[in-house]
Amino acid sequence: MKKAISRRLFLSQTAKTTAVLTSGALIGGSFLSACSSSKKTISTVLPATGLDQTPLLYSYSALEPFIDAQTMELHYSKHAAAYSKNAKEAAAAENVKPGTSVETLLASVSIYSAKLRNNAGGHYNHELFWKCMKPGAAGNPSEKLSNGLIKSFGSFETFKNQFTEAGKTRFGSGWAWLYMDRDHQLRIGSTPNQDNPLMDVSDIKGFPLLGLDVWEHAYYLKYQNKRADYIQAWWNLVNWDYVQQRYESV
Ligand code: MN3
Repeated sequence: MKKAISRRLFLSQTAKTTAVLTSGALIGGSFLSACSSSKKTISTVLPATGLDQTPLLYSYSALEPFIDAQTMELHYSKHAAAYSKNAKEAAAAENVKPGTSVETLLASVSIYSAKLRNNAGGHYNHELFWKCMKPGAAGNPSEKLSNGLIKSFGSFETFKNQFTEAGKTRFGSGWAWLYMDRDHQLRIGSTPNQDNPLMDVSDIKGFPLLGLDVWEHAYYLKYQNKRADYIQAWWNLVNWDYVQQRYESV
């Protein structure tokens, strides 16, 4: 069983990672600014994502009963660990400059191999996914994000329904996203495989705020073919504070 690391340790590790990776990284508002001509003040600076897997901030069993411990253990220690390992391997083979953030890499992922696209994408998506969940989550976004969702989708319930539908209807393996597009509009969409909106090859482009893994490995042990039940349960885990932090960074 993996032990959760302390907040202090997490923060100090995050600070170190930031110090190493901030240079040249395209995170949050910087990412969107680089993609469009609009000028926007960055209110929150998010740490850049490195190629190493970071520790889970909760135990494998902490998301029960919505996501079972065995699924979490396999998902984190096998599937996600392999994306990180293979992404590092591909990055080295393709002469990616050490210290390049995953965000920067994905923004020009078209110039790299399918191995790097799939694994750097997979690594980024899972690093995001773990942080988008927490045990005993509050269930609702705070006022600022809530207002943004209502403005964009009409109501929080409509947002949830549309996001759920994006996850349910993604054929095969992939992800559902809430993201900020390059015109600073909140959007819902989905991507196949391990693609995401940061990628220059993606049909939907922008900065991901909330991501949901709808690969069968994310739910099959507990929910079998019932992806809709998994998605419905997953809403109980959404870490809205973290989504808000991402929202405020763009
Ligand atoms: Mn997965």
